[in-house]
Amino acid sequence: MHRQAGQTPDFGSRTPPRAILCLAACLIAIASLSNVVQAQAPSDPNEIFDMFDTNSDGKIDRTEFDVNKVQVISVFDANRNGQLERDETRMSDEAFNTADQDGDGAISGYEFVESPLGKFEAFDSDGDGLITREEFRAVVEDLRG
Ligand SMILES: [Ca+2]
Ligand SMILES: [Ca+2]
Ligand SMILES: [Ca+2]
Repeated sequence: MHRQAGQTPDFGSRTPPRAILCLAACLIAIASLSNVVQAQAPSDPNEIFDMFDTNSDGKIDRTEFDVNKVQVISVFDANRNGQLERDETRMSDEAFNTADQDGDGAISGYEFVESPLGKFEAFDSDGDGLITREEFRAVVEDLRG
């Protein structure tokens, strides 16, 4: 097959590889983007609160808490090993050691769920079934010591 200058290029045999390259580039871009997000876990209690408050009504109900807590762990898990190390949590030594039940220097998913961090009641100070921004902030600040 001979192609002459000025003719419409024949993409038949060329487009698929380019499309795959583009797709690969897009996936890499998405991966790096999520790396950036991972590296920037929020330090402001309000930002963490917003991650839980899915419907943005200014309160976290039990469902929002349970659904989002796993997601929140992964945001703080900067090295993505499925556990939260001390430097990833910004927690005080006392709070961290309480959560790290087996004392291996990391809070596993199980330890997280079992600790006050993973318990709705620990955040809902007045027990009305909703966590307000103030209740949330108070607990987070307490954890940081
Ligand atoms: Ca980790
Ligand atoms: Ca542990
Ligand atoms: Ca409450």
